[in-house]
Amino acid sequence: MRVFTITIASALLCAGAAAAQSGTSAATAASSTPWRSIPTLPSDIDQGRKLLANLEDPNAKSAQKLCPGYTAINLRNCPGGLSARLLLAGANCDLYGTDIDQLSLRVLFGPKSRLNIRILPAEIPEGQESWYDTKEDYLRRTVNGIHFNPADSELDFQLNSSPFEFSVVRKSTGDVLFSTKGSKLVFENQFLEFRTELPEKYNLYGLGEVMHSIRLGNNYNRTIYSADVNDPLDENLYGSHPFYYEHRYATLKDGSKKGYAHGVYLRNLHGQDILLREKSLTWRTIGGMVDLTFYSGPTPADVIADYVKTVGLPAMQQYWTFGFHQCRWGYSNVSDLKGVIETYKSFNIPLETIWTDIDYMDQYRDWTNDPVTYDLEAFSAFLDKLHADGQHFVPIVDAAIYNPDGSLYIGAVWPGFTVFPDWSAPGTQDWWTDSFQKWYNEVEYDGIWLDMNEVSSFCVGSFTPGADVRAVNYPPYAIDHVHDGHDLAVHAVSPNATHSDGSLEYDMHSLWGHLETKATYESLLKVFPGKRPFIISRSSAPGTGAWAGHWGGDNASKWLYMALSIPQALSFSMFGIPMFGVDTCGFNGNTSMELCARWMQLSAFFPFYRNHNVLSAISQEAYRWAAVADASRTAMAIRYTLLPYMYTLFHHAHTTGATVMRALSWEFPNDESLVEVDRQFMLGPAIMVTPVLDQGANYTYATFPGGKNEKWYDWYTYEARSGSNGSLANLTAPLGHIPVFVRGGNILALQHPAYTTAESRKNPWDVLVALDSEGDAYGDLYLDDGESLVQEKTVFITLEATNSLLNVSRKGQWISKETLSSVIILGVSKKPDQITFGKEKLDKWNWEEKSQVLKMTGLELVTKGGAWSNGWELSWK
Ligand code: MIG
Repeated sequence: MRVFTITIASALLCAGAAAAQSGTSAATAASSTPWRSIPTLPSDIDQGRKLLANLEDPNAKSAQKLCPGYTAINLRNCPGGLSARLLLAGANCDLYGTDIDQLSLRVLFGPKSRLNIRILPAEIPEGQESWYDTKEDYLRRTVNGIHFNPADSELDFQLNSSPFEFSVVRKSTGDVLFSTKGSKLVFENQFLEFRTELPEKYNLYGLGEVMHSIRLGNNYNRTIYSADVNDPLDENLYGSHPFYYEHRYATLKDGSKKGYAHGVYLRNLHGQDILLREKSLTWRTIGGMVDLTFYSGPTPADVIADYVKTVGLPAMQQYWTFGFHQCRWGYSNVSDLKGVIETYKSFNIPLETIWTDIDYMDQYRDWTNDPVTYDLEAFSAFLDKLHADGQHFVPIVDAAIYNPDGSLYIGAVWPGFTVFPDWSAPGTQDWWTDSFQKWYNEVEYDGIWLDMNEVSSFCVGSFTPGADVRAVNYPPYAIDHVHDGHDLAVHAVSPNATHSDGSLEYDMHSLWGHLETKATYESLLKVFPGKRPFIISRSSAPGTGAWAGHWGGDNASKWLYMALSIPQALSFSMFGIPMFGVDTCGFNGNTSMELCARWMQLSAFFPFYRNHNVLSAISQEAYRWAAVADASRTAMAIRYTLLPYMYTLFHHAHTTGATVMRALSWEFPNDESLVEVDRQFMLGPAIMVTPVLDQGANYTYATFPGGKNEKWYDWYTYEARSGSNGSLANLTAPLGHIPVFVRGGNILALQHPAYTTAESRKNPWDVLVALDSEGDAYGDLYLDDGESLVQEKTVFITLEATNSLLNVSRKGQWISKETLSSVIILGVSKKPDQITFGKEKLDKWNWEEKSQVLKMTGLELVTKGGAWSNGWELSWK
């Protein structure tokens, strides 16, 4: 079947690849080395023109100086907001494109936390829709058209007609959140610019994907344009997320601080530069329209949940996906895989899933198996055993599709001549699904790993300009794109490739991986009817989280990259992609025992927990060093104990947009000392992780948010400490130990860990009650069958402790049979006289004065029908 649906304005592309290709397949087939040889393309194939990025050009022309700006006329109130016409306020500057003379402005309010501002050409000539607006199917709109009364909004929109300027104000405080005052709107067919004032020393977060600490600087450039590149610092990477939130702190009358956060989302995925300056932010894109949504918060958690709701709530994951995953580039045959699985088992290190990289493919072609090394019969037998043991398998799928005759050839990736599916073409989805279905008949995979979908191509296409009047391969404004010479065509499909709906790659580039993920989600729904698809994608865009998770791409086996994995994960929490993890122990370069031991422990607290590395590096499975094996077992035991908690956090993420991994400043939004903290994090509301991130260190410094009334309990010893009021505490943490704390006020339903998640789910429960200084605590637990997209029965359990009484209540029909083993209550200051479970008096308990820990055991006897089959009460008075 022919599916090569991207057509191209020119016939000749990547001429140099042909020579490379002919050598490639021969080298592959003849390979007898333990590692499969990789096709190498001539090094000059991926070189484009050397352009000077506008940001690095001292003589670059300033749109603010040269362009006329706009004047607003015909200002009207209309249902849910207002509208106006904007007229170019002087002679065209045509600086980085052609000025649009007349624009239409539409402001829409609703719900009360949101405000949407859209500015687009008053008239869009036919065929140019995709230049300006992104289809709703591709990127959701943030306003639903339900007419809302602007008077009820928490936000106010203010407009100055001449010159046209606008501001967004928080009504309750009068705080100006966004204001273009003193700057001009520039709207050209290949260039947009607008600027907002910002307060001094603003705290701004987001604008990914980027390798950077959590708080972006006040003199910093961010470029957004999806790119296949190995995690360089401060550059554009795989995904595009033009969303930020800003966190301000007001001083109240009593001298205390109150935090206010608001969010800003630009629904425009054209290549863009964002200039963060001392007191302003300038947004520049090379196309599209202004489609800005403001979120009033007022806490970061509110902002993020609101944003995530508008782009798409994260997919609920299957229970098993939270187990530990092992991968590497270079598992060269089925016996390699068997060996890894057996060795994990013999070291008693839990292994849930084995992954295969491109090694399994026949000449690097999707949906094929190498006939020798991954022979289908042997592989099927292998998968049968794996599944019988309760384990799983996830293979890689590349974006580029091998094109045997080369006639539609527009790029080169691993298989040589390749084409790229066009998600706008009518037949693409069916062909994609069909390919996955057919392949599943041979290879029973459990999830899919999507790579190279930025979309990457190992060559620069030559081109002849098509009908489009725009200069799309070399737009007049050169963004500070990471690739060589800032050429948009380097290592990617050429911007002038035409899609079947007439749109150009130029306008769609950063959506490719997002749409591939969506298509794959649809396909997996057919392959596994009724089950939640499990997909990990490298490229992402706003809303990708509704279908998939993401891994941090090609990091390096360096301490810095381990530390940066925390802000990386936190930014994907912001972007609504909570199923996030990085290549644990590092991808590029050789890891070390110490780094790998620390990293295996750190990643154990990330939602997606996978060890993976590059072909050329040493093996780094958790059993390769005794200390790494020990560290992994320790951390995995905690992770598996917490699986029901992780799963419940995902349920909340999926239903409300709440985050899973959290920055401390999200949980303590009034504490200004936390604005930069990203070497510690929280998992949900209850768990704080304070890892060692430095080589050779056997201690770490940690802040304990909250004042003296806050309580933090050591996970291992139950020892309590109070908040440190911004000062750092020194924690001893020799290799093999990762400090973890439970925040007072939380209740955790814990399950005894086992080798696989399926076995863990059959184990008895413990309840850990961490009382706050008032003696109160709260927790919840969500359970279901762990895999169905639509559940027939679920249960939601609420655990509340107050006045020495723990009350457990349930809602829903799902029954789990496992019994309760123990209840441990932290922060019990005096010895109880009597303990009762319902009406029964308990005698198996112990209270320790020094630690203030009360522990009750033997609860199996009173929970024979299952820990959560009925509500219950436990009192210690
Ligand atoms: O050009 O499939 O990020 O995880 O091991 C490299 C081989 C292609 C990039 C992925 C990496 C994967 C590798 N891939």
